[in-house]
Amino acid sequence: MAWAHSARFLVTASQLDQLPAPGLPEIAFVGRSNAGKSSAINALARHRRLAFSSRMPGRTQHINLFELGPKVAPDALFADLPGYGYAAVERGAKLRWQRVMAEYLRQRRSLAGIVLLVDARLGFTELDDRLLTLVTPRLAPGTERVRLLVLLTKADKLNRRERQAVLARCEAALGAVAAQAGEGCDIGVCLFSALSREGVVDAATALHGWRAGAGAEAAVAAAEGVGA
Ligand SMILES: Nc1nc2c(ncn2[C@@H]2O[C@H](COP(=O)(O)OP(=O)(O)O)[C@@H](O)[C@H]2O)c(=O)[nH]1
Ligand SMILES: [Mg+2]
Repeated sequence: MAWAHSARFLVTASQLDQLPAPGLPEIAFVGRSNAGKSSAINALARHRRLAFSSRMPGRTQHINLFELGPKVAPDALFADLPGYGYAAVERGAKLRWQRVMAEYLRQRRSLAGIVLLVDARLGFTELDDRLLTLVTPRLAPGTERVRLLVLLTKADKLNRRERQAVLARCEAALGAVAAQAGEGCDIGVCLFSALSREGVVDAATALHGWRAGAGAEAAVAAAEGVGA
């Protein structure tokens, strides 16, 4: 997916007022630390170390922004948010980060979509449930609607039965989220592996549809009968 491959580092922020003024649609990557977030971003962007895949989870206490699209006319940003739930992070720092992240997810005006990374062997944990509760109001249909894509990571480690089971459980949980958010919300889930690259093209295609101008393009294509 050439579009995702265009990702390049833009800026890093340790607090919200260091972020650029809201403009381009932002796609936030969130998840428990060690869920495979950095690996997923690197797989999507086809960079080996675009998002530093750390052996010391929880170390990245920053929001890292990456720019996508043509250099002269970028059309989206990836926002790599710090992973949550890493036990060894000092409590004060953890609480500060929870607040920064919650504020970002609740209020960032340019937030267009959220990619939630969940280890397929664990499914949604309590912290993921809390995150879903936090963002559900923003998933409500309307002009400011935020999309949600859940990637069940490390799918290469699951057998067929386990794959079906985790998918079914997550679909049921997301069904409840969708019922809360309201009809017309855009919530998806798929199995994903940075290792086997399963789901990489599907995920990149979904995110491509979230960038600036994607809606207008789809409308033109539909009007021309090129397919919806
Ligand atoms: N088998 C397998 N391991 C993965 C995959 N993605 C990540 N990992 C491993 O899971 C650990 C955490 O990955 P990382 O991307 O750093 O997670 P993050 O903390 O969420 O950014 C690392 O040891 C990765 O090598 C995957 O798709 N398959
Ligand atoms: Mg990471």
